Amino acid sequence: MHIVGTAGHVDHGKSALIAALTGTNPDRLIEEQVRGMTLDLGFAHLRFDDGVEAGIVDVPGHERFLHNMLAGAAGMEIVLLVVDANEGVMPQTIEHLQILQFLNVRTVIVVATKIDLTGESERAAAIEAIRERLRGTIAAGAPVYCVSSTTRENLDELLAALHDRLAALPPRAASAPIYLPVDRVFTLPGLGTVVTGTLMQGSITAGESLAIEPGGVAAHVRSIGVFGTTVQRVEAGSRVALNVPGVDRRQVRRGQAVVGPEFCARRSFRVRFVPLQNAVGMLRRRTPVRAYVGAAEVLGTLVLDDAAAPAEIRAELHLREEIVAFPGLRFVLRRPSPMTLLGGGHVEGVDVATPEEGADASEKAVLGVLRERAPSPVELSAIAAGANLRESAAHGVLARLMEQGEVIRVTRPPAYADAGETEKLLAGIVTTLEDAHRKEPWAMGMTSIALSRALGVAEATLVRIAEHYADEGRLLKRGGYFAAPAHRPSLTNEQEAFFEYLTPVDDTHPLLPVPFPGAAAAVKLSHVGGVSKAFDTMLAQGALVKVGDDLYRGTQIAQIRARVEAHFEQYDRMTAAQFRDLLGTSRKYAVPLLEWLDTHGITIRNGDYRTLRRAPNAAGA
Ligand SMILES: Nc1nc2c(ncn2[C@@H]2O[C@H](COP(=O)(O)OP(=O)(O)OP(=O)(O)O)[C@@H](O)[C@H]2O)c(=O)[nH]1
Ligand SMILES: [Mg+2]
Repeated sequence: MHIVGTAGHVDHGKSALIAALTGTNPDRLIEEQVRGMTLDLGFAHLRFDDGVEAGIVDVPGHERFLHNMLAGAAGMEIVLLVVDANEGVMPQTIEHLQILQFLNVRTVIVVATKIDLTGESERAAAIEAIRERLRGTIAAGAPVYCVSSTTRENLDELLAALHDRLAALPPRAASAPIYLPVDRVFTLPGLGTVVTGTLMQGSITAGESLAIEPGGVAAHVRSIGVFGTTVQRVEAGSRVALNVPGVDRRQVRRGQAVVGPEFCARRSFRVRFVPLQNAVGMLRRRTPVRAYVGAAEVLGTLVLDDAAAPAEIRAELHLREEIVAFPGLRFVLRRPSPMTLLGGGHVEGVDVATPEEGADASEKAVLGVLRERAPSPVELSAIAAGANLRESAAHGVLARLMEQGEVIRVTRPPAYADAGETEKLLAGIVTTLEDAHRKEPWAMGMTSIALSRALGVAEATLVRIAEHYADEGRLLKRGGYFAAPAHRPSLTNEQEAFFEYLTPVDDTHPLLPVPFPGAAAAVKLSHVGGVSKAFDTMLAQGALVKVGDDLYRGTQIAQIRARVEAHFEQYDRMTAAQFRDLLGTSRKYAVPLLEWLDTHGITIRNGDYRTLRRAPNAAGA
């Protein structure tokens, strides 16, 4: 379905036209009936015999109610611009067109009304005058239908034209995330809360659990009404009434939106803004504004990137309250007071996928989001929101992009990144590491903190991407250090001599360790170049092993293991006393060693006994 909207000056016959076309008087409020004037949005349903149909949104023409017109204008695709043939184009005729140019209108049909009050001879001149005044607007060159809602003159021709325009419109983005700006909320006896609006994109199924944002109100959809009929499912472009009995009526108001999980409310956005010609002089670098987004009206500030404004300005829009917005969403800005129209634009970010553009556009949109955030990995929900795709659709696009090698997936938690950008980061990491290995061949490599400083990339991002490439074997990660794949640490002769001296092996007690604190202090005091990092390397590589407060050589640990294994070739179990005798050492050394054997998966403690863990390749030193 699609939305047809009215526009035009007060009293020019918009509501009368809708009543004549559909049989429904859109002025539903008693006060409207009494005053003979539209105050708020009105709705009607147009249905042709062949199934072509439209939701109709009728707006007030009086400038005092322009905020209500704005709340309904975002959904319009076809606009009936209503001009009293006798009065001609008036200020709100133009103002409505200026507003609509920033929104989603695809077609304008000009309807010259009250033609029954116009003499035959004056009609041509009236039409000509209207055409003339519409030059330079989005209604320029639009067809003009002269009708009378009173006598029904030419209404059939207008209906036929409307039918053909409706049938020719491409469908709205039903596969996009759900976005339904709420324009009415009320309660019905026996049903509870009902919210209505134009479903701008996405589709809703009865039973679905959605959210009303801002506010994070959970909204379980019990039933869906489309112009008085209950339906199971509704697609983008429809006027929709959702029965959400669990929602307290007081929690919802015009301006909020019913959304799927992809969207949340925010207060600041990057935007592209197009000022109206006569508003350029009112713009400052920071301009207070009244923003109209969806059905919302919120005060805020427009901050221009560049005050020397070209036709389309990059800017930031900061609002006092949160609203739901996503890339491609259109908005209109007025001054807070007087409420002069300033211009309009769209929320920026990335190219937004539309169904007509198909798969390529979705891929572009997803890559756009990833590149904007590169090299940081982005989670699926954020990608979907940024690309204006449903999560399932974004997931499919990402799978294709991964297959093409354009995207990588990192884990813990799962997220995606642009492969081109992460390859660049990887190249930077490898160059930095190789440089470090040349300067300090005895070091294990670099920590993630050191790498993140060297490359100017947030540590969390660096770790996730480096770990991804470590899993692929394109980097080494050992003992908290990253290294180039070919790196094998090597000591200088001086360092080797230092460690020989640091951990002497006594021939009479070959399994005796040295105290760790003393060794560490000696390393600290030593003048041997690079010895501190070399010590870390020795420990990380198992050339030295810290057991409790003792420091062993790796070769000593290997001998101890060999003796333990030999013991288990004869016996099923081993006591602490047996172990002590096995090594010929005292209890002081035996206890920490036994614990070390347990924690390193070599032995299993069972009360006073230990048994050998028979798993193959049990982790060693
Ligand atoms: N004779 C004649 N009167 C009309 C015609 N269309 C509307 N009117 C009258 O013009 C007056 C205004 O019509 P509305 O339809 O309320 O005008 P509107 O554009 O909806 O006005 P607002 O919503 O307040 O902006 C009413 O008294 C209508 O009866 C028409 O084609 N012929
Ligand atoms: Mg009206």
